[in-house]
This record gives sequence, C-alpha cells and structure tokens, in this order.
Amino acid sequence: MLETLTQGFTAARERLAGVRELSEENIDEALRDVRMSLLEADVDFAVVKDFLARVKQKSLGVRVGTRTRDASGRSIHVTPGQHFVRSCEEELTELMGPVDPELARSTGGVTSVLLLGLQGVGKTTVAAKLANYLKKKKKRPLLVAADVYRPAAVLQLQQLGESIGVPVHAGAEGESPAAICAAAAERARNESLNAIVYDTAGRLAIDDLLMTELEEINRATSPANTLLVCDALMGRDAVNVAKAFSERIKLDGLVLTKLDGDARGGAALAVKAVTGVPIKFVGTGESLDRLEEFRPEGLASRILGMGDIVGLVKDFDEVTDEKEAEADAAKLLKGEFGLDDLLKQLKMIQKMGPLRDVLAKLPMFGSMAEQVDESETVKVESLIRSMTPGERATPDLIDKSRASRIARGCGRRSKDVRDLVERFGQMREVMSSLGSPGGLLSRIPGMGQLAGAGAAGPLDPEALLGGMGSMAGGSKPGKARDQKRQKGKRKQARRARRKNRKR
Ligand SMILES: Nc1nc2c(ncn2[C@@H]2O[C@H](COP(=O)(O)OP(=O)(O)O)[C@@H](O)[C@H]2O)c(=O)[nH]1
Ligand SMILES: [Mg+2]
Repeated sequence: MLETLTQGFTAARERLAGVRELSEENIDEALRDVRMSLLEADVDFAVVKDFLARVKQKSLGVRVGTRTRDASGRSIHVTPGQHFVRSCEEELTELMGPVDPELARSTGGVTSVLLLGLQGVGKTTVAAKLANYLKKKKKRPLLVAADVYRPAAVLQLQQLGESIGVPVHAGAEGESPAAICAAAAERARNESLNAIVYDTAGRLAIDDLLMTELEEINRATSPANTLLVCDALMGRDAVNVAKAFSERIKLDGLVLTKLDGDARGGAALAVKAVTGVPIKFVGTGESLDRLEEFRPEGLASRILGMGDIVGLVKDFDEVTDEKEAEADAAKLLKGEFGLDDLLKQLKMIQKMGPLRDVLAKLPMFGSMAEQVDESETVKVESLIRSMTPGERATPDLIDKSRASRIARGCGRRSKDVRDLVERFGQMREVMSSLGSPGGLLSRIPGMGQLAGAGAAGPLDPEALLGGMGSMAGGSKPGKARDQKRQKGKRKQARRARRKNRKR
C-alpha cells in the first residue's frame, strides 16, 4: 500500500543525500518528486500545496552539522538530508494526526458507535471488526443491522456476528432504521451489554434521503461516537464525501478502510485535514482482525519508506509471550541461535499475517516486501523439520552426506539444504553484529537494553534507518573498546565455523 507516496519521498531523500546545505533550489527540486507522488496518490490539491509549503519553510537554510535535539533532549548533529526527512515526517504526522483511538462512552457507560458512509466502503465489515476489537477489550458488544434496504445486508452482519460470537439485533419487517436502533439500545440495556455498534445503509452517492435517515438514527440513539467510514480507494472523492457528511451530522472520527488494497491511498492524507476530526482506526484487510488503531507516526514513517517499528512490535505483542521473545532476542543477538529458533520465528511471522505485511513494517525491507515469496517459508520449514535436533542447534554440523539425507527426507534438493545453512550463517553473523554494543539495534529508541549495550551507539550520519534511527544516538566512553572485543569474538567464531565445515 501507499507505494506511490513512498516512491516520491524516497526519490526526494536520495536527491538530498549528499548536499551540504538545503537551499531554495535543491528543496524545490526534491519537493517536485514529493508533489508528483502526492498528486498521483490522489491527495487533495489544496492539502498538497499547504503541505509542501510547510516542509519547505521548515527545511530552508539547514547546513551540514546543524544541531538538533533527539527524543531524549540530547543535542546531536544531523545532515541536511536527514533534516529534510524529519521535516516531512513531522508534517505528515501533523497532517494525519493526532492519535486518538479512544472511543467515548455515553452516560450509562455504554460505548456506542454509529457508522456512516457510502455503499461498499466497508461499514458492515468495520462494524464486525469493531465489535471484535471491543470484545478483546473485555466489552460485551451488540451489533445492530440498520441497513434495511438489502435483505443481504442483514444476513451479512448476522454471519459476521456469529463468527465472532457477538449478538446481532435486526428489526422486524417494515420497522424504520431509527426504530430498530432505538429498540437495540433498549435491548443492550436490558441484557447489560456495554457496547453497541450501529451498521447503517449507504448509497452510491450522497442523497438527501440517506442524510435524513441518518439524522433520525442519530437523534434516536445519541451515539457517543459517530464515525465516518471512507475507503482508501476513494482518493480525492473522499474529501467531498467527508465534507458532505460532516455538514449534516457531527462526526467524531474517521475509519479508513482498504489501506491494504490501494497503491495510492491519498485519502489517508487528506480526510483529516478536511474534516478536522481524527482518523481513529484503519482497516488493512478483509478478515475481522485487520483493524488497527491509527498511529500517524507509523503511517508517516512507512510513507517515507522507513518502516514501522512500533507497529511491528505491536503485532509481535499479540502473538508472542513477552518473556520468551526477550529471551529469544537476547539469544539471537549473541549469535546463539539455531535453526529451531528460526523455525519458531517463522511460525510466529506466519501467525502475524501475510509475510509481506510484516516486512512492510521493517525499515530495511519495506520496499522489498512486494517480492517476498510465501512458498519460500514453506520450503524452509520442511527443510528444518527434516533435520535432527543436533543439526538444528548446530547447523555447521551439516556436511555433504547429511545435507543429502535431509534433502531426501523432505523431497528437496541438497543444494536447498546447503543454501539454507549458508544463509543462516550469514544471518547469524549480521544479527550478532547488530546486537553488539554500538550496533544498529542499539540506536533504535528503546532497543538499547535489548542490544546489551546499555547505551545508544555513536552517531552515524547515514545510518541504515534512513537516518532517523540514528537520531536517538548518543555516545559513551569505553564503547570503542567493547566494539573491538566483539569484533575479535566474531572473527573467532567465523574461524571456528570454517574449521567445522572442513571437517
Ligand atoms: N481489502 C480490504 N477489503 C475490505 C476492507 N474492508 C472491507 N472490505 C471489503 O469491501 C467490501 C464491502 O464491504 P462492506 O462491509 O459490505 O461495505 P458496506 O457496503 O459499507 O457495508 C467487502 O467485500 C469487504 O470484504 C479492508 O480493509 N480491506
Ligand atoms: Mg453494509
């Protein structure tokens, strides 16, 4: 998703990579790439113009070695290119922000949500996703089918409700949507259900009848949250729709759906600016667990091609045991990592959803994510399963004859086995260098302890994380010595492995 935008920002960043000073000229040139991608992504024209002006103003006159403050208030050096990226990030975050996933409760403590939007944008899906989300938050939700024009709509919601174990309230023949909703609120009170989500009808275009009906429902239920659902495919249209709805009904927030499906996603950047209400949730897939609380910094950083570490960590949180993950990470970063661990991680990644969604959130893999082949993980799994526990723990044991035995065991070629062992060796080396004091991981905010360094690494202006990761950097004496020691250890390990292979 959002590839168009990412391409524009990446081009701009590359253009500014080596410049010593941000001038009107080179900023304009970089912003031309950004402008093109924003317009191509179908972002509202006025929003684009305003955004570019803000970034330009923020960037002007920045020279090499400009000092700025990092997250913890330390004064650090940044390059002009980094400063530009940071300005873009701040302005994107501002444009799409603030963060506000909280849902309000009405008097009586019920979390009530009224969903509005055109036909096909994903209201019914979002209704079920929200009910599922509320259930995970230990609420007892009720879904309300207030789309009475298509019998299929009621059935659709009933099926979704059943799949997540949430009751669905439907009206009797001929009952008006407003009456159905009022009766549902009554039922929620009687059955002590403390959350209620109203799914309403949509039209292909905005019309007066629809608006009047929504106003009636609004009056009958006084929902604590009125959310407009827009889909990312709507592009510039989203802006007009959002305007039209907000003129008739007071909106509290937006839900942006189908962010997975569209390369443009311009709506994401413009709807908040136009309506002035926050994006609360985003839908990133058809299945009912694909609803995320919206974090503008995460999306901004993905748009800039820098990945979304926080989002990734959150995904991990849902499928892993924290203690276990920490122990794994520590092992990984020390280079004490076997193929069994790899297998475990692969399983976890599979649980997290399609591999490419996961990779899209990683800083360095973002752009590669499209090329990932899911069948590769199946192959790796079959290879590892065909190994003995000893081989999994110490892959260096795998010689030619073992490789061909393993390959036979799973119907693959021995070259596949050798490739896996080789790639694994390289990965383990990279990982242990990441984890060493001063390594890349220590520069990611909050990762310092994990890396075992206890402090952030020295500043490397063109750090791998597009420069932003290094902004959390600092420096501590004694590190150079530690680094040397680590390097020596790694050399030793490499030598030992080579020897092993020869045997
Ligand atoms: N890819 C993708 N599809 C979605 C998402 N949300 C909804 N859909 C699909 O969009 C279509 C219309 O959704 P529906 O909830 O019936 O829209 P409604 O008419 O507004 O109620 C369905 O096929 C959904 O599966 C999403 O976040 N991603
Ligand atoms: Mg519907």
